[in-house]
Amino acid sequence: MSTKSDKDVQIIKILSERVGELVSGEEMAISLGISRVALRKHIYRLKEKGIPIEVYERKGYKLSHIPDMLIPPLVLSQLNTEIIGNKYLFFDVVDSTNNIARKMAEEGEKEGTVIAADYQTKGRGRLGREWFSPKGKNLYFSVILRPPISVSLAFQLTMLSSVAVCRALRKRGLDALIKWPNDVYVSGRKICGILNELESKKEKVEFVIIGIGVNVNVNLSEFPVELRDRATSMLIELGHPVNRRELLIDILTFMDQWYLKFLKGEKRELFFFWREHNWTLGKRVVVDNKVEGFAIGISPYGELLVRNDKGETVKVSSGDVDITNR
Ligand code: BT5
Repeated sequence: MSTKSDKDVQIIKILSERVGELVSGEEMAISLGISRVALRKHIYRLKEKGIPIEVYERKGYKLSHIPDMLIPPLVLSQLNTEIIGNKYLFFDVVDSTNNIARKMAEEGEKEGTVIAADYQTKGRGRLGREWFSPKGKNLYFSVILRPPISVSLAFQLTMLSSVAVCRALRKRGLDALIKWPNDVYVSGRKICGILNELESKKEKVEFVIIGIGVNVNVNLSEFPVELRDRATSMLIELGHPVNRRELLIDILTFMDQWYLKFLKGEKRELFFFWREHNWTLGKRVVVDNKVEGFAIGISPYGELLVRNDKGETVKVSSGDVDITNR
């Protein structure tokens, strides 16, 4: 498990602040408080992981560029957050990052720990549905949170996560919108899904696992046929590949900012942003083929408020929304 204070992380931080420049080995060793021999060992370990560090004998080291890899030193060295990402684990392959996060949380892992993977063999959505998780293309990660709140407010964590993803996608020029309850959409298609799983004791949250999947560099032809008219990716929408590492760092940073506000009870801005960038509100919707009407708002507990044809406002706490033209 890696943390921001690991030497490998510190080394990459120093080198990445001066990308393309030769940095003296002696200077680095002194600022890290380790011997030059120890520094050299760290450098060779980082090189083995595929980080492009050039070694200049008796002079120093140079990072030629920061590669788009999700390994801990490259993510943590660029992450300036207070809670989210204090610890970070990256796996080449997992069944589901939510499963690993849950197991760790059950064993007492602190909040803020992030588990990411390059590939999921059993990525999942709500109600046991599958999450298409091809290798090396997208983002799949889970965040452990332990907010001191009651279960009824836990949906706000899904809200703040979708707002964070939405912001990161918008920063890259996409017209991303939030679809109640747990999706981010671009061009009317799903680009991100969020899975909020919680454990509670007497109505109080013990921990929440926020699992986020973002379609980043996957092509339309790579999607399973049944998803091709419903899903999209950043590559498809922008016409060029997107740096996954920078995107992950941005999402974690935005999540951290929103979460800190959330803990202080500052939620006005969260609700404002959520409403401003919403795909569901103002539309005529059908939820789970049961409730039909206009989506007019959201309650503090995250319920969708639907005004039906009798003029009544119905609160819907979960379900799948379809937009209808009727
Ligand atoms: C979700 O569920 O949208 C939550 C997805 C969460 C995935 C992340 S990845 C990291 C973490 N680890 C996990 O195992 N999961 C989380 P839901 O609202 O139930 O939507 C699932 C439905 O979305 C599926 O039934 C498909 O129709 C569709 N779908 C599956 N994969 C997709 C993809 N990659 N892109 C867009 N739509 C997809």
